[in-house]
Amino acid sequence: MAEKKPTTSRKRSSGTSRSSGTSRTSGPSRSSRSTKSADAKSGEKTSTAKSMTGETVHFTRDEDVYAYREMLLVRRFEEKAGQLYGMGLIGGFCHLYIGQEAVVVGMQMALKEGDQIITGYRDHGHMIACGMESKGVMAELTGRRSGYSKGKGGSMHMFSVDKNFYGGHGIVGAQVPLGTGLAFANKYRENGSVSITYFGDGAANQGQVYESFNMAKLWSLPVVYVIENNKYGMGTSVERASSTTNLSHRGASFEIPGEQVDGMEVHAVRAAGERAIAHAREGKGPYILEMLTYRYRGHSMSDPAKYRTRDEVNKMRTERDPIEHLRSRLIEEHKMSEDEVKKIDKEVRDIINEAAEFAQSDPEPDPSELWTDVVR
Ligand SMILES: Cc1ncc(C[n+]2csc(CCOP(=O)(O)OP(=O)(O)O)c2C)c(N)n1
Ligand SMILES: [Mg+2]
Repeated sequence: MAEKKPTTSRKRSSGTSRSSGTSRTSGPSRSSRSTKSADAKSGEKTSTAKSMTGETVHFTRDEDVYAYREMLLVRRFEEKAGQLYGMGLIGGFCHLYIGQEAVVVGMQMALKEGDQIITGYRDHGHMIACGMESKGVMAELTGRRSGYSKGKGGSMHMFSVDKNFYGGHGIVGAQVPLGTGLAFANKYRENGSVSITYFGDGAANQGQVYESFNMAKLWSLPVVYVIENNKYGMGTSVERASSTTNLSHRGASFEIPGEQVDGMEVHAVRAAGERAIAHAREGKGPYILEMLTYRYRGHSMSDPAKYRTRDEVNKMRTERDPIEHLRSRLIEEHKMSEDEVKKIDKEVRDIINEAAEFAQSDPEPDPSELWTDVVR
């Protein structure tokens, strides 16, 4: 079954040769993704939501289906990765993105072909959302030769030039100067692209973030800094780690505008993403989006998560889950039947099962590969 992806013409990475043919089909056309009332005017049925800034955001049925499917793909991928990890098939660190899906999917709907994505180690969702294939990502997790880094990088070290995905970085905050450098290159080359640089609430206290902010503003670089505030950096809450907890203000002394966004609401994320990306693309310089989100699982697979209560997690899961919320919207506002929604669920499950089977049957890299792709 085809793995449906957001943008129409992004090619599959040559780093993952897979024979079982997962051809792309396009997501909803970009022209139909306006946050304004164009969809409503055209007479097409839309669903609406209010963002934190009070604006009304419209999604067409196609857009809601697309967002639901993509978020579910990320969730099921991560659940499967967690299972394979538990079976001992994935080694090393593994940081799951479960709960935060609306952030990457909403941002992906806001960006354009050519815009780059760079993030930290909680990166599987970013890869799936930007069009990298589940099989190649899963095979990398299990250390197989068709993985995106030929089985030699693992969870935190995958890249895809074709999809403009620049990693996957294990050092907290290290991607921020790199993402700023991507923006510098965009400006230098006058290519009109924007760098979407993701980092966490914990990383937001890193010194290199502020050196980057300074340069980005000084040179008006086209970069959107997306702070994924999931409330914790490992076992430390934002309140315990940060002197100021409204992270959208962190660019204030550099005169970088910022806003807080409901990161559990894909509509709000896309609307804010469009605003921020337009600002950067128009040459006005950097913009900060603080996504208020939550991770349901521990920091990594080895985290017993004793620093928060089960009730706290359950409350977010039951009251704020971005996927369940959109599922209700598909049924209540777009009048989709349970069977139609279940069909999407099954398609997604099939893709992930196929990826998991592939990741277990694909051979490991040849030992001679130990001597390739390294600086000697
Ligand atoms: C420079 C550096 N310091 C410390 C660590 C250990 N470490 C790994 S993740 C992490 C917490 C980061 O939290 P946050 O930025 O909020 O991201 P999240 O894990 O919540 O996505 C820390 C301290 C590291 N990898 N790199
Ligand atoms: Mg965090």
